[in-house]
Amino acid sequence: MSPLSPALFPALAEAQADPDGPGSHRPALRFGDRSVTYGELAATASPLAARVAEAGRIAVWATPTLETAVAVVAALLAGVPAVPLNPKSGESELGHIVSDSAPTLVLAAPGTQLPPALAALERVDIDVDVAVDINVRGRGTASPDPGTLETPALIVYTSGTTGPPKGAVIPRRAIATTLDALADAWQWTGDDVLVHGLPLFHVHGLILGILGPLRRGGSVRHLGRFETAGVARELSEGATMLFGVPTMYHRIAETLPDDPALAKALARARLLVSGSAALPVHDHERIAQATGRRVIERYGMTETLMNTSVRADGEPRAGTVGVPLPGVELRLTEEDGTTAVEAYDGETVGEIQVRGPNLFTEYLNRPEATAAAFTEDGWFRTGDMAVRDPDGYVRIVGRKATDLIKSGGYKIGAGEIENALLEHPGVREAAVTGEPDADLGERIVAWIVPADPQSPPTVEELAGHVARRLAPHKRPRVVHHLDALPRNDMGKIMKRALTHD
Ligand code: MCA
Ligand code: AMP
Repeated sequence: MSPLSPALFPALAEAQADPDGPGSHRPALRFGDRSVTYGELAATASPLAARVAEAGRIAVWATPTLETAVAVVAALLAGVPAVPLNPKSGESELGHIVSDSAPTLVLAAPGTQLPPALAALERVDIDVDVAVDINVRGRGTASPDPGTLETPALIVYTSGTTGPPKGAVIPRRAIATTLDALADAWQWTGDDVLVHGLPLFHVHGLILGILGPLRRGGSVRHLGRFETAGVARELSEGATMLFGVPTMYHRIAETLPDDPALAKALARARLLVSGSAALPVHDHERIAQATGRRVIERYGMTETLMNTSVRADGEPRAGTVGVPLPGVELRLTEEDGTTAVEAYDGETVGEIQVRGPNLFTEYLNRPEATAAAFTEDGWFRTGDMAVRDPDGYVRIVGRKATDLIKSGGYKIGAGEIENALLEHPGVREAAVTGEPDADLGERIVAWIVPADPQSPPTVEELAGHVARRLAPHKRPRVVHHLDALPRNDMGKIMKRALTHD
């Protein structure tokens, strides 16, 4: 039996225990013009934790708001697993996640309209302003038992090559470990003020971006939505760190030549961190040239949280994701998936496999998928291909599965989109690929054989169809019409033959 979990957020525990102490008045979360101190967060999240403590699992309608952050903190205080839902999820994706994770209630900001897929769930409003007002004058409620280190904390849905997304069960242990490893690598302390504009239903925005600052006793300012003007404003008003996906840094690089205030603000930052996909060297260089600052990259995955990073005290080498974080074992393997590559020559490519306390526990309800994801001796197969430089820096060079697309930092399975396209009456056959895109990294391309060649469905129609069913970021940006899909003798679609001239 794993030991009882120590507080995930020591500064919050302190504010709970001593609401009048100095720590209580430190800023914790800010979203636009709404913010809470640690004392206010304790006063808001504790009663909510008591309210949800008996729930089996809870869904959180994860809008980029203060309410979402408070709801997730409350779930963690209560030791109740939370399933963050993308508020832009379409009906079929949402239906799948709700039936697979079977939450007993859904937490949402007051006044938010929830879709029919959530109608059967009990709804609990996250009334931040009222709770702050009432409880700060009174006393916080004692927290329920948060469980052990192995208690599931979050279930985060992530796409695979085929089928609907799988729920990665992330225990408290992994969250604590990964955030502490990053603190070591980045010299991240309670004095840091983070700015970000990432969504709150994935690991990057939620665990690193919200839970990270709270674990350190520092603060986060969320932009609501990413905009370079917001980044410039916050970094010139005391924020010290920026987290973003490469698309965000690309937009920063594009804006810099005409925006000296942005350049000045970035130059002041202590740390600029990119992750979720590779940041092209061209964007690295443009930012370095305009600001004198180098963006550092870290490499992670929903199932593993963070594996490697360029360290704050290390050499910020563009095009690499740095070295394994403390506690993470990383190896490269040959094609058989078990023989370790010994070379540190910057040339020999192998699949990245990892082992360590940062890993998830399982895919919810998917024992076979869980078993397939690990080797017999417990290494997790990431599917990412890499080389190692002589000094141990890892350089990601590609991905094993061509059917996984990374667009805007979101992982998207081609199979999921193909299935959705096939449900459209105007589509007879469909194949989906990713192609390079300067802004998104990759953009989704649909190759379809229309049911009626005389009136094929338009790109807008198919994009809307996929966005309504799955999510807007999964919509195809380009559609090609073909008479037939190229297939091999076995009838399998030959995606490599799908090129447009
Ligand atoms: C457009 N929209 C539509 C349609 N077309 N909605 C419905 N139907 C349509 N046909 C809407 C979108 O919903 C959105 O609305 C707006 O139009 C623009 O969408 P889009 O062009 O797709 O994106 P963008 O706004 O340009 O977004 C770029 C972005 C975004 C901000 C970089 O891609 C993003 O936030 N990426 C972050 C991904 C991430 O966090 N990944 C972490 C997972 P509206 O204007 O209302 O928004 S990876 C991870 O966690 C691992 C552990 C790791 O390593 O980090
Ligand atoms: P997800 O499954 O959405 O959590 O995305 C995880 C995947 O994002 C990894 O398996 C990598 O392919 C990719 N990834 C994350 N960080 C980086 C990075 N810094 N450089 C290249 N790829 C990355």
